[in-house]
Order: sequence, then structure tokens, then C-alpha cells
Amino acid sequence: MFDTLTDSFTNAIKKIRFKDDAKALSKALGELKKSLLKADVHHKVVRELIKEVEIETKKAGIGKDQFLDALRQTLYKLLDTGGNKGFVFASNPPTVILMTGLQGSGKTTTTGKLATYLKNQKKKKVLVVAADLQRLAAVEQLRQITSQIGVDLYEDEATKNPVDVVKAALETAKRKLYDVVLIDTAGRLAIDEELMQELKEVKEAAQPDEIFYVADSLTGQDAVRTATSFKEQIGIDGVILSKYDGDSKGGVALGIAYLVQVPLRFIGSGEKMEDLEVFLPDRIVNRLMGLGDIEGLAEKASNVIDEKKAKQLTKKIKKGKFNFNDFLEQMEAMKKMGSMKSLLGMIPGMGGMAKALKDFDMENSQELKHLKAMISSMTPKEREDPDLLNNSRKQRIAKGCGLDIVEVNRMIKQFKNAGKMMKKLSGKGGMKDLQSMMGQLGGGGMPPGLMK
Ligand SMILES: Nc1nc2c(ncn2[C@@H]2O[C@H](COP(=O)(O)OP(=O)(O)O)[C@@H](O)[C@H]2O)c(=O)[nH]1
Ligand SMILES: [Mg+2]
Repeated sequence: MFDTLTDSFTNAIKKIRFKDDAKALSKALGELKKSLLKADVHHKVVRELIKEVEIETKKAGIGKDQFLDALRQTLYKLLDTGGNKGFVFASNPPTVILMTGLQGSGKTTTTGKLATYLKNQKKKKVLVVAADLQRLAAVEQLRQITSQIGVDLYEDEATKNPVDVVKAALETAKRKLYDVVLIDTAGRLAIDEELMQELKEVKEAAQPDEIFYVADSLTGQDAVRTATSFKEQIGIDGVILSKYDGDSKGGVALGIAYLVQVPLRFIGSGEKMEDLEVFLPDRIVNRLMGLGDIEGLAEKASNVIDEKKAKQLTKKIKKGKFNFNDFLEQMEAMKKMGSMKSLLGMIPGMGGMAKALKDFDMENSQELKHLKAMISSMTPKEREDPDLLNNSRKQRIAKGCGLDIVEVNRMIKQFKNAGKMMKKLSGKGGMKDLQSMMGQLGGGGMPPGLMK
């Protein structure tokens, strides 16, 4: 996701070593410029960013902290266009949202993701409306998505007119007291007159509170162009950047806000329904600078983890009672949460570690397969209490799972150590310990000077 951008910033930051060193500043700025262009950031955005950072750093007196502050402020200024942030509810429900975009940009998927987010995290009653009557399979696709996430769908295959569908859907929504109505519309391969006309009519009928434009990040600078065109012709209130997981460079996010002057509201980061992140400029700036996004992580986790269970788990960890059953449960939850890599990037100071784990495949990891095999050879009691595992029990388990006793010993030891470390980290100042540990590992940790 943000890897390349974050690397650009941390590398530039490293270049500044001494106070009042104009040469170091110009070196750092040069480095930053080069790597931002490489990360596909629009040249106008790069120029603006470099100019601002230089002015602000010089104003405050050259130094690492000043440079960091200037960079942070400038990024924030570029990303914050004013306007609404995240999802905003109308004062009179239902909140009506029109989802627009080109064909294949991810409208339908994103509609499902937004519905999931509103249902699970905001506890809202959501109605999805199938107003894409162009593509044959469009309604069926929405049927599958909504039934999978347990959200209601309004559809009427008897008509080919999206305006009729929208009008009837809104009546239903008012009568049945829905909180939010998400209207999925038809797209085209490119912007054409017919599409704009249909959208204008649907907009007129829907009177939406907001119009979201779903932009495919993989189309790079084209996303900026088409979003601008939609803004001029239909009027858009927010952009959702889809397929950001596939865009290793990530620069397009910086361009959308600044060049289109419409707030980026959400980012789609995978094909699963949970893979949607709220885009809040200050959080993103932290992540870009390698500082992590704890709130975002908590939100993502709360989507898939039972809150009560999470509290019980924290208690167990604090007492040093984390056992094999907890471990298996965590593994399942992690799988649901998305890749390790994207999660680690959200933990402060762990951005570098995320890179090391780039290719770590949870489903197919040999180590995890062995660990699972070992756990399944344990009795329920042993799973509950790792301390029960004496030599004869370990021998039996090794036979049961077909692993060498040395291997079994090693894994149990590792498991116990992990439990101890989690206990330590869950205490006061735990995060700091973790960060300094990461810092010692070198390269991967927080840029020096950021650790406060
Ligand atoms: N990897 C990834 N794939 C996505 C994302 N959003 C959508 N897609 C995929 O993009 C394709 C087109 O999406 P769809 O919602 O049908 O686009 P629409 O034509 O605009 O409605 C589908 O295969 C989706 O699974 C995303 O955030 N990440
Ligand atoms: Mg669609």
C-alpha cells in the first residue's frame, strides 16, 4: 500500500544529519523528489510538496525535527481538501449515497464494503439498491454480495429504467426506516454522453446526500483525469480509491486529493468485504511517515474480532495465560483481517518489518502448518495449559504429528517466549519496548528522532 511512499520519506529523513546544514537539506529534498516521482506521484504534487517543505524547514531553522514537522504539515495540507471525512450521516435519515465510476473500477464491490462497514462498525440498517441495469450479471453480483454480508437489497428486474428502481427503493427505505441507502450505478468503459445523461437522471431521482466516485488506483494518473471529469459533469463529494492493494507505488492517493480537490474518503485494500479503510488525512500522514496507524488497526480488528473475546484475551495475555487454543483462534482472526503485511504497516514502527514479511503466506507457511499439526496432537488439557507439557507428553505429541522431538521442543519454547513477550508488551510502556526493539533490529524501526 504505502510502502514506496513511506520509504521515500524515511530515506529523505535519514539524509538530514546535522543542524543548520543547507547542503543536507537540499540533498534530502533531492532524494525526496526523485523517489516521489518514482512512486507515481503527479509532478505538480511533487513540485508543490518540495517547495513547501523547503520553505517551512528554512523558516524553522534547518534540522531533522524541523524537516519532519514541515513534511508532516505539508502532507497534511495536500491531503486535507476540506469537505467531509469518512462517512457522514445526513441529519434526516436515510442518508442516500450514489456510487459512481467507470466500469470495472470497483463500484459494486465497494458498495458491498461500505455496507459492511456501516453495518458492523456503525450499527446501521443499510439498503443497497441495484441500479446498474446495463450489465447482465450486475444484479446477480449484488445479490451474492448482499446475501454474503447480510444486508438488504432492493432490486427489480422487471424494469430496465434505473430511475424507476431508485424512486421505488427510496420509498421502501423511508417506509422501512433504513438509515443508509447505497445506490450502485452502471459504469462505462470510458466517459461518454450516454453514461453522464443516465447518471444525471438517477441523481435527479435520488437527490443523494453525497456522490462517491470510485477510482481504480491501478489506472494511475487516469484516475485523476476521470475523477475531475465526473466532478465537472455530475458533481462528486468524495473519492474512494479502490484496488490500492495492487498499487505498489501508491502515489496516486496524494494526487487525487490535491489535483481533484475532492476529499479522499475511503481506500479499498483487497477483494474481501472487510478490506475498506477510512481515509483520514492525519492518520494517513502518520502512516506515510512510518509512524503507524493504531486507530485504524483497532478499527480493522473490531470488524472481525468479537469485542468480548478480545477483552478476555487481553486479560489472559496480561496474566501470562495465553494458550494454544487462543493461538489457533488468533490465527483464524488474522486470516480474516487480511494480510499480515498490511496489518503490520499499521503498527507504529513496524513498517519495515512488514516489508520483511512481504511474501509471508499464512495459509501455506510450513512453520504454521507444523505448529497446527502439533497443536492438534495435544489433548484439550494440554492446549489449555502449555505448562503441562513434560518430556513424555512431548514425545507422544511428536509421534502424533509426525514431527521430530527437537522440532516440537523448539516450537513449544518459541510459543512460551512469545507469550512472555506479549505479556511484557501488554503492560505500561509496552509499545515503546516494542519500538526500541524494532529500532535495534535496524532499518525497520522508526526513523530516529521520531521516537518520543
Ligand atoms: N484487489 C482488489 N480488487 C478489487 C478491489 N475492489 C474491487 N476489486 C475487483 O475489481 C473487479 C471489478 O469490481 P466491480 O465491483 O465489479 O466493479 P464495477 O464494474 O465498478 O462495479 C472485481 O474483480 C473486484 O473483485 C480492491 O480494493 N482490491
Ligand atoms: Mg458493478
